[in-house]
Amino acid sequence: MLTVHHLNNSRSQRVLWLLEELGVPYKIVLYQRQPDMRAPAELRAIHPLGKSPVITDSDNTIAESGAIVEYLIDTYGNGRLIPPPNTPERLRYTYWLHYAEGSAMPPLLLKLLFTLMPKRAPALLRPLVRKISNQALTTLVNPQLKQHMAFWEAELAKSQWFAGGEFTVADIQMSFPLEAAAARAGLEQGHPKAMALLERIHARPAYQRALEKGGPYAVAGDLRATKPPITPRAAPAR
Ligand SMILES: N[C@@H](CCC(=O)N[C@@H](CS)C(=O)NCC(=O)O)C(=O)O
Repeated sequence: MLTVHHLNNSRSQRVLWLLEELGVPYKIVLYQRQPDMRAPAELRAIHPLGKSPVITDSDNTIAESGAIVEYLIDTYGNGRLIPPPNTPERLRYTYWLHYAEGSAMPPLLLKLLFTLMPKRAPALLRPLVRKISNQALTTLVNPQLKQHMAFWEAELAKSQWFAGGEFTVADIQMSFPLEAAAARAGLEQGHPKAMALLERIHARPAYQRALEKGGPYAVAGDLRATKPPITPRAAPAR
């Protein structure tokens, strides 16, 4: 049976969500983050990098969320959640699928690292580390994030979903940068269309089912203290 090696509170949530959207049966092997937020060493037995998500299906072991969602949509999608080939929507779809991890996540990760660095530095060095971190955030990271978030907002003014008028796997892939930006980069300030997209995806029954299976989810990691995790909603009254 298809197995998702799921690290709690991680990108792997997107894979569970896609499987729920497609109605593909799967089982979860759960890994818990260590106190330092790293994955436990057992995950390296599945894939040498020991990162989540990883899936195994028949003889295939597949890592990297973009590769996983492409495999799932090719193998089990039957044309669902992907625009038809040779259309402008398909080109946009491919762009966002790769952009999510290739371009959007690096500055969001830098934001997390430079925010955490002073907190984790030895007390004596903390003022210096804070100064360096703040400088990197102000001059390098925050301006880039501002540019990315403005880009999402402008694109979502053209169409309701990232690839066009229909919900696709590109929206699933982009959900993680959007959630991370909402948790740690101030997306809620001045990006109503991106925030509305997040609301729409959080309301999807398949997203809710995936949350129930994957457990509470707060992309911001150590920032959990300031942002409550997303937990499943009660089913809407019929
Ligand atoms: N670009 C990779 C990133 C994988 C990744 O960094 N996963 C994180 C979880 S969100 C992880 O496994 N972190 C634990 C660790 O690095 O030990 C993907 O999209 O699959």
